[in-house]
Amino acid sequence: MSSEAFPDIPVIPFEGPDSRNPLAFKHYDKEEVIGGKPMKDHFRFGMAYWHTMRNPLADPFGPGTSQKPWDDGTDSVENAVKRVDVAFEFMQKTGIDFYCFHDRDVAPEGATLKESNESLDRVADALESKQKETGIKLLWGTACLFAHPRYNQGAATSPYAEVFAYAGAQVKKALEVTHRLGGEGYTFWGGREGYSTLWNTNLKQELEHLAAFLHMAVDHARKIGFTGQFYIEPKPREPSTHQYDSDSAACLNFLREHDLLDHLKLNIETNHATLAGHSMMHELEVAMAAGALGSIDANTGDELIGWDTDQFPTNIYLTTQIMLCLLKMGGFTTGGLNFDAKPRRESFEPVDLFHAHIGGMDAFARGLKVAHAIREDGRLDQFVADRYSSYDSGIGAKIQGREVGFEQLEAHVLSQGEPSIPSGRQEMLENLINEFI
Ligand code: XUL
Ligand code: CO
Repeated sequence: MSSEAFPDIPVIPFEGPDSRNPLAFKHYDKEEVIGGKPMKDHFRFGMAYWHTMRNPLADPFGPGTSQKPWDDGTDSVENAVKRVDVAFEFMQKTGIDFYCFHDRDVAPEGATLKESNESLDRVADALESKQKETGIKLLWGTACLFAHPRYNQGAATSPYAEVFAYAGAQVKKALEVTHRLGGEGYTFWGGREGYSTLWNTNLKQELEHLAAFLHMAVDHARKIGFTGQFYIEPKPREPSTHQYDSDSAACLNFLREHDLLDHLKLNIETNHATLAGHSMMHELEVAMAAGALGSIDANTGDELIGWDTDQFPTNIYLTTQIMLCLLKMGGFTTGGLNFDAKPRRESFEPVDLFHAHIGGMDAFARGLKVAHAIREDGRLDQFVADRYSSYDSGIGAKIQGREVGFEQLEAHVLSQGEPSIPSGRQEMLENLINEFI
């Protein structure tokens, strides 16, 4: 490998569960076939450029600590281009096949849109050639519509039409670059598409503007021949007090109301789910019920801190739940598991980036094995199927088929009397899951 960014770190090998080497996979064996598919195709792991390559690891109380010896600390295009080599060296060494980026993670924002676009094109040249060289692919692209001060009151939901226009121009370019790089998707996450106070906010108008914006994106994709999947990523707050895409249910309602459900799926992030007061499994199930689970931002939060800590997922119970959902869905098509996660501020050395990703990948490998075993065992699925079996015949089948109304239900109850129902058996099922973990 030509780059020198991680000279002491080899391509991470699979050494199996008995290995004590921190720079080895214990469970993630890329080509191992589970349920008819190699592990790598179940996961389609992605590296988040903004965290792994750019996050300085600052927190609200102190500056960044992250050591990035390859980075000269400037906002130059040359530095941005050099970073591309590092990103691909990192992905090759960890065996990550996809990446995701915001326009402003990969290339600097200039004084004008024209300047920004030219920088982005120059970095895209480098990304394109590295993709060709390595076979690594772009899972999705996005535009950063939340960092620049112009977006401090929103982008598509800004009260100022000039800002809406700027955001549209920026997304146009980000979409074109995503298309040029063969991106399999394009994500909208509206960090500032919400409000800080309702006293100054016309909520209805802002929602209509957001819908108009997304329709413009869909139209432009059609125009340039981009056939990748659009995603919207729910998050309830932070930085906004309230974000309009607050959770899966709110996103689905918004998409349906504005005729966008055929064009966007959801990109569900664990830490956003818990910030919304839901479990990740809840958010996934809600999205799946609408046939709209597209992709996953794989991370986890610290429930004691209570903000978006974007930690690497290491909890096997969590990865098992996620993989059970994905197996039930039949796996990803365009989406993947993007590690939207960063090491802690205390973990500032380059090798910590490796430990973090290895840990996440191993946690998902174990989650997959456990989830697959639970499905093969069949008792969980059978329990659920049995629990609803009264809808398979008799009055249940008529309800399911919408063949009866309240009058028939009344007649049924008058003839049958009080129903007798079995236990929900939560504890038994929790024990069953633990048999496999
Ligand atoms: C922020 C977040 C974003 C999106 C992409 O909480 O998750 O990084 O994933 O804009
Ligand atoms: Co995210």
